[in-house]
Amino acid sequence: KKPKTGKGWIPSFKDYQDVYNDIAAILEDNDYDDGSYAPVLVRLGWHASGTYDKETKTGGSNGATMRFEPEAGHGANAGLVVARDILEKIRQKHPWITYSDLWTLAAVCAIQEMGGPIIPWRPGRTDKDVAACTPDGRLPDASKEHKHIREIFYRMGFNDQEIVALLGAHAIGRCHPDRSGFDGPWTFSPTYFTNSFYKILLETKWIYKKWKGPVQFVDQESGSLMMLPTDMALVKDKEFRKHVERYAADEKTFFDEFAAAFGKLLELGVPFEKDESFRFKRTTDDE
Ligand code: DDH
Repeated sequence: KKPKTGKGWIPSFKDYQDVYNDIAAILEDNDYDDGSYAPVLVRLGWHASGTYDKETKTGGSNGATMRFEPEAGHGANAGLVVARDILEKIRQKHPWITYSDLWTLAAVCAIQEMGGPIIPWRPGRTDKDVAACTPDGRLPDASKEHKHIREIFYRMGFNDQEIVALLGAHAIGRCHPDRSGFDGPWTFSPTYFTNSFYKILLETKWIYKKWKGPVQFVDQESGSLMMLPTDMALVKDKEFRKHVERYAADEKTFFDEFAAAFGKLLELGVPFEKDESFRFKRTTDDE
């Protein structure tokens, strides 16, 4: 068997599928959070990509600079070491893949394996060194509202509709007091990718959580779900709300528009050599 390294060796679809399958196989772990690493892997892919600045063309998934301090130490990235560490095991088995391709492929795998839409993904990212780390403050601050959300996402090149579609990722996962300071999941099904974030956001009576932590909202009925100030901004702002209502009413529309926006996010600033037809779209191998 030829070694998968060296000049001239080009990974095939099958090689990426093998990586995908190995990621899919380690998602479940009953001792972690709600039983799955999938949400934290999605967050890693998003935070690796969401540093992009379209003016200076810096940041973005190309580079995987969160491997280094200071980016790993940015407040917004607290807890993502969990995701980077489990992917290190996959990297050891497939040392030819770049971290930046691996992290973004892991986010795609996690979404698809949680029942979400197929996300267009293609390889071609390269890893950069510590000099390419972005300054702190490029990722959103959850204690703020619509003006801040727009500043952050317009900087990346997204519009209002795409912003609302991307935020639907809060259907999965949870906030951890020891990471962000906030506490709790957004939905009752934090390991299933659905449009429930929007439904719950619209249909629930939200009250301020009474506690010593940062300002956040809690549902009056069960007291077990949460919303961040930035999440609430999506129903307070008329333009944003329009899309919240569309996605709450129709999961197919949400899936289509989320897949397009998330695929775009993962590709911001990446100089691909391969065109879109190389895009890897499968979930798992046909068995
Ligand atoms: Fe988020 N997010 N996010 N988020 N996010 C948190 C968790 C997760 C904001 C704040 C937080 C997106 C946008 C925003 C996920 C995906 C995405 C937490 C809790 C905070 C705080 C972290 C912790 O304590 O562990 C803010 C603010 C925004 C904003 O844009 C205004 C987007 C765009 C995505 C995406 O993936 C497209 C996921 C998944 C999690 C759950 C992580 C976990 O470990 O569980």
